[in-house]
Amino acid sequence: MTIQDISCYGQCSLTVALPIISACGVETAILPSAVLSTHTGGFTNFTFRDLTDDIPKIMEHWKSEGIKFECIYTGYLGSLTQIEYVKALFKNVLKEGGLKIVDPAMADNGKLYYGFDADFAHAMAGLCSEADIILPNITEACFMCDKEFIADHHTQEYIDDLLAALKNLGAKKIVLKGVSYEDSKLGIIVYDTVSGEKLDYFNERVAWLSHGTGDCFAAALTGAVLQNRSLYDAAVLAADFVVEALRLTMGDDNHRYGVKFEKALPMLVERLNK
Ligand code: PXL
Repeated sequence: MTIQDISCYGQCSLTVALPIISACGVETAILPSAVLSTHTGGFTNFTFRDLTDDIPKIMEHWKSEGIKFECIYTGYLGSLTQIEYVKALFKNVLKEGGLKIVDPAMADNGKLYYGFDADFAHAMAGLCSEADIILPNITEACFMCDKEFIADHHTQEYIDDLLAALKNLGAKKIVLKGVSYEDSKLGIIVYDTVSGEKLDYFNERVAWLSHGTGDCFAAALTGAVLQNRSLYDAAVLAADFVVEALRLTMGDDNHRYGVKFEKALPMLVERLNK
């Protein structure tokens, strides 16, 4: 089950999570946290229908029906109350031993998304502390751990310090996105805080920025993990999928609001079925 908003136009959150996880062959229930006419990046005057009050009612109905999920994956959440409700969802509608994946989707490029503040970032850190797997980018890690944001030319010490701070939040496994030691490469660190293992993976940097790439990454990773891939293999596949989607979008100036992930789905499915 994935909980995040529906941005009707703009290729992010639920409109990418559902098709991507489904393409991975995994049944996906959804819980929309809000309905927006577009996402909040680069658009103005978007509508925002907050669905916070519906969350406990939906949860109670699922409880009464005995519905429980193998995994709950959370993305963009619209309020502090929603973060508390997600904790209740973890308690009430996740199977015993079920997987909690938290993507603290709230910031990028050194800035919080529209409508979020430091209190929200700290509350999100509290949700991450309950998760099995968290998927922050560098910006989100900095806001949650009160660290200085550095965009690129990262040093090993900077990244290790961030990973240690994320570990202190309490999450078991961390996928840190947007790591860059050299200009031409961008990648991820997959850190198992229990075993101490840290693995990295880098792709050539694609000279194209877009909204929704984090959501595509999280959805592909979730689908692959639920198809029994190791977290590292799932993260590598998700990274390659996002790079492919970015390459397929690159150059289309009318398509800055999201990535053409649909065209990269065959590659994702093929690699998963290998
Ligand atoms: O892609 C993350 C995201 C999800 N949902 C909404 C957003 C954004 C990023 O801007 O605005 C509503």
